[in-house]
Amino acid sequence: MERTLIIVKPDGVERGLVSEVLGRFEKRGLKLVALKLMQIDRSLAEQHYAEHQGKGFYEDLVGYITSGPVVVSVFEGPSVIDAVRKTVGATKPAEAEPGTIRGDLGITIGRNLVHASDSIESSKKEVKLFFGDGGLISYGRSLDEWIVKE
Ligand code: IDP
Ligand code: MG
Repeated sequence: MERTLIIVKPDGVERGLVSEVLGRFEKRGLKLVALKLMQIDRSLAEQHYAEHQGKGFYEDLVGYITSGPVVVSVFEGPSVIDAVRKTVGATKPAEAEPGTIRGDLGITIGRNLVHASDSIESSKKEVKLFFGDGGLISYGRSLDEWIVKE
């Protein structure tokens, strides 16, 4: 079973879109295993976005993600990393498909509403960064047999 870290970025919180964004993943049947409202500080932003250090947009990106509260979550499910990235849509909202979060709710890359892990490796790193080692809740759902079947 895969896990993915999803962040509703400060614009999503400010615009009242937390339930709209996370609700899409809930309705899809993914299991919520961690959730918190928090303010990301510069040090955490630098660790989370280490891969982008040195790029032209890096300072704007750190400024954006630290500009207000965010909602950080972990969802679990089969093939959840790719499935969630598809629901999130292309990085540039103007190019994102209708039906995706960015395609329906965003228009520019500097305010693209949501982060989602892009690989198993980065999801492990990101879950640990935001929730530590024992920060996830493990539970069974009776509905799972009606949602998950290969
Ligand atoms: P992703 O969020 O779709 O995985 P990445 O390429 O990993 O996209 O970039 C991380 C974040 O950095 C983007 O979601 C966006 O907020 C910001 N970003 C990426 N490229 C640009 C850019 O060219 N200008 C401004 N912000 C950018
Ligand atoms: Mg990325």
